[in-house]
Amino acid sequence: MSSDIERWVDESARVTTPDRMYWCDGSQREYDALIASMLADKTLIELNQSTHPHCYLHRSDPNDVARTEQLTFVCTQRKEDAGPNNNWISPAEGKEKVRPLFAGSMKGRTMYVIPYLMGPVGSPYSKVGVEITDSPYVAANMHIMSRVGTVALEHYKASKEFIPGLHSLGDISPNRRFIMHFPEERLIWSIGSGYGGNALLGKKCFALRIASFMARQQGWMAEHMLIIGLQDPSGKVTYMAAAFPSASGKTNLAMLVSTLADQGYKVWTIGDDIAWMFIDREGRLRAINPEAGFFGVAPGTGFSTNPIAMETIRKNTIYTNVALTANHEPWWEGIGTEPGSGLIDWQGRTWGPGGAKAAHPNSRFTAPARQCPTISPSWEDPHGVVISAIIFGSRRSVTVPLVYQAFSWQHGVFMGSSMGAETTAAATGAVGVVRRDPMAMLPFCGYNMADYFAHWLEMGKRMKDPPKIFRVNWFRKDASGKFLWPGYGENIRVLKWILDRVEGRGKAVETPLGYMPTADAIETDGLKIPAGAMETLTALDGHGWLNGTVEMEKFYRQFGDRLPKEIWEEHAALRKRLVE
Ligand code: OXD
Ligand code: MN
Repeated sequence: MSSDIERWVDESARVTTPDRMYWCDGSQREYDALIASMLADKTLIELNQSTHPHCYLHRSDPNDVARTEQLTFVCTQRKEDAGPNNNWISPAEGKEKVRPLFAGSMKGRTMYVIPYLMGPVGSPYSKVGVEITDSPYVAANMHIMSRVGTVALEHYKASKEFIPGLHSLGDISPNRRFIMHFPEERLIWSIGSGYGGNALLGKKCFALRIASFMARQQGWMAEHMLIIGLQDPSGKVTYMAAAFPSASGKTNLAMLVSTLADQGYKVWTIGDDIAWMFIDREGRLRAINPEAGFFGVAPGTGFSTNPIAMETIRKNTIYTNVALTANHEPWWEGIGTEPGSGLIDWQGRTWGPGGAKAAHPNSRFTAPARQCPTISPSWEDPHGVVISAIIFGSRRSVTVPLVYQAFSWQHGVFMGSSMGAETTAAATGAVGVVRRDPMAMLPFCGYNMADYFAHWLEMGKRMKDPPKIFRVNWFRKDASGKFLWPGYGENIRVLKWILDRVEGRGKAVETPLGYMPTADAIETDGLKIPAGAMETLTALDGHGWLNGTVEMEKFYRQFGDRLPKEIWEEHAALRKRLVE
């Protein structure tokens, strides 16, 4: 055992004063014991073991159901380095503020020490974290979401580097909740929340906020992206990474069931939330999924919308804040079955039709990735997969067309940087409000986003043949508020056009926004959409876009002189193309 890890663990124990300390080895026996202890103290409920073997339900505190962006801080020495996109406080002040909350916070509890590996075993791209937590729920979830125990310590022996993350439930009060990042010393402190994005420190805190900071220093990328392989009729697989804001269908896209399967198009899953991407010796961009599981949004996941996810989460899954049927099965809005009588809502109350939602809108499942029927044979390839296309998407009811392609890497970076998105239930706050969410990284970029855009531009220059960049929008609505595009499995039609473009054969027209598919370029045979929908989906709303550029300008101005001039150049060029 490393003295560095031990020293930090001892120091943390001196502050938090747990009754017991337990080092996780990652074994099945350990996982089973964690589950047994939570069943015993009733923080887990056993689900129907004949229909859902080894599946359990956890109900969180109703005040602790989503990420709390207002309580999340990036503590750099200089405020400008955290940027206007982060809440900032100096490292010294941050520690002074939060240290007293950790004092004695684990009294009466067990401290779990969780060494974990982010990324495939044996990969030069994988990294080690150690999370200390007093939550057995967090420890069990970490077992699913990362590679815990001996594998991590083995990797550490070679890399000599680990990211420490101290987590305590504290008193679960939002008044004493802080998610603190110290990227310059690569340290995470989180207190007052047991919610996944705040408490499973390998995920958003390490794999995105701290990793994005490291990635800029070291010349790689840590992105809020799913990774898929698109197989064509010849059997060739082309890999794509796609950024969407939280709760906007990333898991569905990652597990897409192709409606063009009879033509030979199929999607393989590599990851559904995070991509770490590196330039290889040949100048290509390679991606790994640092995670080992899916922490997906349950509502809207159903037998017709995502049968692959439904199969993935049938066993060995921890459900959080879903409803419970009389038959002890998990249930949520959009699952595609009737709840039957005797449904219990996410807070443990009897539910009646017409009442509030039975499952919390941000209720979740945590399931091992290896159980996914479409998991790619390459998902644990230590070398990662070569990325040929990068896709940016978000919820936009109006203005943004179904798909278009950037003219160049620089234009694509501008496209990603200016992306507007309607907010969702994955974070506390108003839902459905449009905000700028560059590359879907606004809540996750661990440094000044102006520097992040510069880093993207720089990465493009270092690649021999950078991936082609695309923008998609599955969420366009008609005047009556109905979605125009069927989405889900039909999104394969858009992916096929993207693949055609990557291979230099897809038909496109040049528009002020970028290359758009010609009227016949997206296959519509067998597609059930209202008359005129395709025209609206591919139309250019010049007026809406010009207004959009005003919003973009307001967003960019916050970054002052730090914003790369290339972004302003692209912004001006877009305005010019729109008014010409
Ligand atoms: C997530 C999120 O949980 O983005 O993946 O909130
Ligand atoms: Mn996410």
